[in-house]
Amino acid sequence: MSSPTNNDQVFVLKSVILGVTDTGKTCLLRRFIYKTFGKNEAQTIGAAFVSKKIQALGKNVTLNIWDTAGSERYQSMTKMYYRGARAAILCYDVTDKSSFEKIRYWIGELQENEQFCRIYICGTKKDLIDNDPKVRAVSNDEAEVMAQDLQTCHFVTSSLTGENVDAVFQRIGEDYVKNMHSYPENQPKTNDDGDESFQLKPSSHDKASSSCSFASCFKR
Ligand SMILES: Nc1nc2c(ncn2[C@@H]2O[C@H](COP(=O)(O)OP(=O)(O)OP(=O)(O)O)[C@@H](O)[C@H]2O)c(=O)[nH]1
Ligand SMILES: [Mg+2]
Repeated sequence: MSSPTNNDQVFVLKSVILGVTDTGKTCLLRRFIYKTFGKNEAQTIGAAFVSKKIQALGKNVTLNIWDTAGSERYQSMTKMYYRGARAAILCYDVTDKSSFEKIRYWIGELQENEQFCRIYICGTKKDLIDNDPKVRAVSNDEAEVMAQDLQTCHFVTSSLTGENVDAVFQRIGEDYVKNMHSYPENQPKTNDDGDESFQLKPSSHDKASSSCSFASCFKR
């Protein structure tokens, strides 16, 4: 997934975005990558792939992101997109309670199958509740409780305004860089003599405290 040999290394990070149809997954990615909003975004069929390079903690990170289709009919295919992922953004629509209930399903799937996949919870369409608080269907508290249970982060975003969108992806990149030594693909390789072909050194950022540290993520 990445070749950590020197400071110019590029981390290539597989990520996936999951959630029921219409939660705004494609719009979130469109905002992040193209800085535009898709008012009439077409339903995703199967999955779509996007990629973006970011800087995280002074490192180059390429986020390869699978945008999955939320429609039930594609659910059986979704496993192939989250397989091997190091980050999963679980989206729910802040105005739709059932979309929030559904993310429990994805949490179960990921916990069962993807030991190294860090989960991020993302409430979408923040602009709708900013305009009219009465349309909120998921309280911030219940989403925070879920995030705390998972020892992970909860974001509330608007792809319409762009609020908090970059923060989600920045956090994913930073968590990966901070914890690079935790991933199997970054473990020192050994040659036939058993010598290490390179030695990873923890970055100075490893000491930084975080409310959703990667180590705790593995405790799930
Ligand atoms: N107001 C508002 N509408 C949004 C936002 N994000 C998405 N939408 C709208 O929600 C609808 C669905 O957005 P998509 O991004 O296509 O949803 P999706 O989760 O990719 O849906 P599938 O591809 O079917 O899984 C579209 O009409 C968007 O315009 C947002 O932040 N604010
Ligand atoms: Mg879509």
